[in-house]
Amino acid sequence: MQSNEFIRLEQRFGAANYRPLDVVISRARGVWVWDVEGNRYLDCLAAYSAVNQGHCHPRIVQALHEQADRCTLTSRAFFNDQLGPFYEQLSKLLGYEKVLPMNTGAEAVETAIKAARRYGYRQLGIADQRAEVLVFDGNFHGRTTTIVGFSGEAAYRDGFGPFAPGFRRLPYGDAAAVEQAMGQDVCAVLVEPIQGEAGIVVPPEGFLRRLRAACDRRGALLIADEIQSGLGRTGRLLCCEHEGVRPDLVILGKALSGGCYPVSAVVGDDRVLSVFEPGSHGSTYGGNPLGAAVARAALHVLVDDGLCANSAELGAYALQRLSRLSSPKVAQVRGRGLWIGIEVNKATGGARPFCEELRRRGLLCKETHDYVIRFAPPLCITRDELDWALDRLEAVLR
Ligand code: IF1
Repeated sequence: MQSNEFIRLEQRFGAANYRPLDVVISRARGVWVWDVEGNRYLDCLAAYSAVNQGHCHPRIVQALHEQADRCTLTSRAFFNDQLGPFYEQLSKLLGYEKVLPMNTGAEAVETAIKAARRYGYRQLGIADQRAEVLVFDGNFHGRTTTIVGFSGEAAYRDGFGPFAPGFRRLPYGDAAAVEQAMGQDVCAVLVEPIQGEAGIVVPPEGFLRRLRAACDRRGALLIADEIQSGLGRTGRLLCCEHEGVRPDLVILGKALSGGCYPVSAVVGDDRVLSVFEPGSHGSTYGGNPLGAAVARAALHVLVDDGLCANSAELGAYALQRLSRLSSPKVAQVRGRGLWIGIEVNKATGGARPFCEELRRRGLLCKETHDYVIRFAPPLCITRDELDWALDRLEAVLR
């Protein structure tokens, strides 16, 4: 079958909850993907930062194959021989005492919200049913009804109510607003250290430090959603490290399993995660041995392949080159590490046509919120591959 036949199949039998670019990928390796006709593209989306390690990394695929032949799912009614080693590896890598494994990012966000509320009632003395979580305009934390309930995006929430109470949305980057809102019912602040879907929005320097201080004064939890910003994407293991901030809970997903199997996790110290006693939370697949084996390999690759340093070095180079673009089409270039948002001027008609022209030139980028081109290749990209991509980006944006 040809690409157009695969597209027609998806359109005929699939719900229309996405509007993909017209490319049908059949093979992927490293930063490259190939369509059904054999055309090669450099993937500058990296599955929204789920394949930081590169597509089909041999070491991760090997772990998947080997574990799949041994044992895939035991349920948490029993122990398994992959979960403990995964816990230890992740706990020591991030410097936290405990890990709670889930599958999707949204599930891990929900888990963190449950932990924060219980912590609020049991440790902060918040009156029952009164716990409040502070969130931010432009947030994206997943697609469950609880999460979209505190989104500001009509497209994400229209028609999905009624929504859960207990969330208050504030301007992103406005630490003073948080300091003022930090009342007796606030149990936590949930923040993306850099906002992804909003268009790679970098907050003012010191924003995270002021959130940390405001939470400390109240005893509330600082929860960092590092599902997209974490695991090397911004040039550090966690984006919060750029400000020297240690969140109380870190939410991970996507690259935690290198694009080979859904694995997410909430990482924190015992004083917080001990709110969960046996039977109080869980998931059929959460902590399964196949996912744990894949995540162990994905974390080894992240460290052994030096992906954080590569992201920092080549990201700085890419940001510098793109920032030198003095084109009337470009409104702003922003980002950190290999996570760059190119905001195009309103007069250009939007980012989508640029993404379609880039696809024709062999580059796969995805627009977000109409005017931002996301540039986020796998962190294993080489300097030559990056130059190949930047040449094409500059040609289209000039
Ligand atoms: C889609 C973008 C959207 C996330 C952060 C939690 C989650 C995500 C910071 C939930 C997921 C994905 C979801 C996917 C497209 C992509 C995305 F932000 F990356 F660009 F939608 F906004 N926190 N982001 O980025 O994780 O449950 O998906 O595993 O829903 O279209 P998930």
